[in-house]
Amino acid sequence: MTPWWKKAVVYQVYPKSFQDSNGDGIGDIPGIISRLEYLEKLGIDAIWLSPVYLSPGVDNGYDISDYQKIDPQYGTMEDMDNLIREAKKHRIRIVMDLVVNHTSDRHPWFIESKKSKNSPYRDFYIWRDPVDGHEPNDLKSAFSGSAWKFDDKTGQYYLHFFADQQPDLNWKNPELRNKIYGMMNYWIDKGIGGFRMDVIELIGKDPDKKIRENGLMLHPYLKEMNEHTFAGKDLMTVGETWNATPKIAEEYSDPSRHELSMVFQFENQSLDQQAGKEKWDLRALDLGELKKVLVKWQTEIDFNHAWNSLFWENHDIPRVISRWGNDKEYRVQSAKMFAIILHLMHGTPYIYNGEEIGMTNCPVTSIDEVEDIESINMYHERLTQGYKQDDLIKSINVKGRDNARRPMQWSNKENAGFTSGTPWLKVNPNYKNINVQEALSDPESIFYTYQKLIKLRHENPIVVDGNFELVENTGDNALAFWRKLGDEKWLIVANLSGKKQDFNLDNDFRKVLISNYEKRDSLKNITLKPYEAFAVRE
Ligand code: TEU
Ligand code: CA
Repeated sequence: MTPWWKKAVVYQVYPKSFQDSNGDGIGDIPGIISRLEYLEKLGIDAIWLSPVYLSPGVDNGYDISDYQKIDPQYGTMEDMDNLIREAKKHRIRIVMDLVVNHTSDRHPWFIESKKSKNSPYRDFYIWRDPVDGHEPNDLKSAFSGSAWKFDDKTGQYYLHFFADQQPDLNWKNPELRNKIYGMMNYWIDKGIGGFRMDVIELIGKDPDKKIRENGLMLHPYLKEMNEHTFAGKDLMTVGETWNATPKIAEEYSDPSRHELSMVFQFENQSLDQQAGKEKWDLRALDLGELKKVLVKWQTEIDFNHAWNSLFWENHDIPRVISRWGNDKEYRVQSAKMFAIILHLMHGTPYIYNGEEIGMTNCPVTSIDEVEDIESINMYHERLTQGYKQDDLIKSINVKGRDNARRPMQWSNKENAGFTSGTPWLKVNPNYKNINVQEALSDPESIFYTYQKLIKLRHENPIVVDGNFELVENTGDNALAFWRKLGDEKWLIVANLSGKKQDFNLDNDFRKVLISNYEKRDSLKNITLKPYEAFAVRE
């Protein structure tokens, strides 16, 4: 039997930016509850909820100080229980973010761990002696600088692959692992739909050997976690795995291995950065390379023994139409094109809040307008290395995480209907034209393309299970592929570019299923319009 999460479309809610209910400028759980009706109308099956646990908020909740409490800025545990219950009424499951590679430095485990070398919690984290008065080695933090932080009290360094305030947990400690499984079961018992697992590929780390991702113990830990928590339950689990190859993705998601349902892979993320450098070192996207990566992840995974996730956006990456489409002349067309190709590929699609109305990046002119720790740390580190301020702001505008974290644009009213107070991060000024209210009132809006794609998936097994077959020789800018199941054949055609594109296929078709321009009646010697995309049934 096909599990529900193969047929599902998941919607990511970034709680801080979704809907404020009490005027403090911060989105919250009651705010999410008030928008369930909207999400049901869109048609999604599950919400991936970014962290709402107790947190000092250094990394917007990805620094957790208590896994079994709700941060007061988001509401109470009662609100959370309500959300799970109310969502169910709208046939929506709640998938929780599981951040167990690290905690906050304010988590009681770390507070205890810091106290002395003999603390019973010492070994919950990773402490090392200095080497020649320096860091144990040159491992780097994802948020700039060393991954090691010296602590005066005991004269040792602790490991943090992210902010100083996010010490890495030591998964080699069985007692720690059991505590995490207990915490997961607490959430499972509340009736959640599953977990999205933050940087899960790091838990097998071996810092002395400078191994971060894909360590030897990664898969054994996941098997153990599975056995102690979600085994035999109807839950979905998706791992965040920046360094997965198709083969590694199969290791995570082959049902016979009892690890995860699927993983997020990020291979396309490095296509617009200079080889061997960081995401800030910009390079133009080559559409041929994007196409290659898309096809690779459709064809190099054996879907009989593995599963795949599909997404363009999340809270860490820029808005896709601003990045690879055209958020000005072709905002609507390019947004629909990205939606059509993604949602008709093989795998489980994810929508990031605001993507369904074509929200765009939001440029800043100064570092004072930036909230994200990753961008801020990078900016200061690179300034000392001699980079020019303007270039750094440019990189932040293209790749910075705040782009996708702007408040959700609900209406053309003040602050886009997100808050009656002052939003924690300014609303993108384009909310006057780009907002949910506007989208709902326009039958041609991006919203309805998403709605229709979700419906197509729910009503047609071919979207879930059909084989993917690339149509060869269409050039770099055009992507065309078949989905085939039994006697049924669908063809999806897209112009990935803003330039006209010649296309020719000698196939008849019976029905246009979806398209972002006027319906075509032939595929012979046609010229695709900018970002044109459609699907037909043969
Ligand atoms: O992201 C993991 C991660 O590797 C990111 O830091 C990524 O490299 C960067 O955002 C790309 O710009 C996860 C969460 O999704 C992110 O929000 C957290 O900050 C991070 O883990 C630490 O928990
Ligand atoms: Ca609030």
